Amino acid sequence: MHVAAMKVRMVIIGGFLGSGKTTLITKLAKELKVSDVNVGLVMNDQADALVDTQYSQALGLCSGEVSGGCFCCRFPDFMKNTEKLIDSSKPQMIIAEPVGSCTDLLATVINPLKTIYNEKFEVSPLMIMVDTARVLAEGFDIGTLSGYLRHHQLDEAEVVVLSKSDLVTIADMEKVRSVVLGINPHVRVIIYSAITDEGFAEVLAVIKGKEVSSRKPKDIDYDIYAKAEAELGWYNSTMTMELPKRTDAFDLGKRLLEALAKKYPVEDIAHAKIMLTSEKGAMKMSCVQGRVNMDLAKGSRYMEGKARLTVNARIVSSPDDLKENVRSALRDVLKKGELDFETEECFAPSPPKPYHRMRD
Ligand SMILES: Nc1nc2c(ncn2[C@@H]2O[C@H](COP(=O)(O)OP(=O)(O)OP(=O)(O)O)[C@@H](O)[C@H]2O)c(=O)[nH]1
Ligand SMILES: [Mg+2]
Repeated sequence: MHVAAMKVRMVIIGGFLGSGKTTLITKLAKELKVSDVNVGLVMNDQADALVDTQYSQALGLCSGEVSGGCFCCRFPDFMKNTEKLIDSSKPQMIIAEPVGSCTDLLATVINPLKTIYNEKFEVSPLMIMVDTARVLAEGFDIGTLSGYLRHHQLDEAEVVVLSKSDLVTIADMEKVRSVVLGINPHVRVIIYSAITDEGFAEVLAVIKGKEVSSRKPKDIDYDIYAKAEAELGWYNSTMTMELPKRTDAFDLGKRLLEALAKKYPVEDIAHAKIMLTSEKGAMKMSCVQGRVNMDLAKGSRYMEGKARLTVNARIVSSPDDLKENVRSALRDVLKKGELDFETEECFAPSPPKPYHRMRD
């Protein structure tokens, strides 16, 4: 007897750089794994060598990646990756994290999934994360380039997750909630913190529920969108090094990110993150708006011998300055001669050219 294949539930969680997508997605995947839901993850970036993919794999999660461009511009790659995941691990659900500077996802990712791949996928409502602490400081001013991007992301959202509630007061959270509802009056708002777990059950209920994406795309000016993306310098590198005996990896990571952050105004640092691995352990650290966080510490904090470092930085900067500043931060923290670059890329993202764009 032929049994029709079940559709895979496709969950897209977008939102600006550093808003907390990977932290939420990996938490969801761990939780779903415990309740026997088989989940695959797809990470995405404009360049190769992703901290997010290494991080999710270090957590034992099954993940693929689309690199060298966002899901919308690399839609066939996105589909190839999901197919690979489906073949290798038969997930019931795939959670995909688009690039943080990407928007117009309803027209370029969700509508194509709903029309061309309707037999294969059921697409959950578009979930967009908003860093509440950042919005308090920077707002959604469409007169600025990054404000335009964040405003559009919010405008097309079907569910908004106001993240990092642990960093703001209840009164400030309410202020942000009313700004959000002013922009997108019918959106469902979930107040969330990865630290206190506030709102996590609510997010999980949307992900596991039956509700599907049904919103129509919003207008967007691709020229402004392109300029907003191009304002960011995008730096990805991987290097190997020999660490002296008992190197304190936590201290090294913190000093590196702080040395880089020092070179820019806090609002220009969209997200800088590093992953350091050695035989002794693994560590991931992040810096958003100048705030450094330890996100993963496996094994010993003291490392030695051969280690590999991956650096991903997205900062409002010319690519040349960014590259020089990352290198100078590396020189400040690591002794000369220790670095051996395997890959290094630094550029301003080129104008988005979606593979599909379905307005209806
Ligand atoms: N205080 C606090 N920090 C958080 C929360 N969620 C995420 N973070 C931190 O914010 C930083 C960025 O989180 P990520 O999950 O990497 O953000 P992202 O949206 O995936 O970033 P990109 O992939 O660069 O776009 C990390 O250091 C997280 O630990 C939260 O709820 N509260
Ligand atoms: Mg991420």
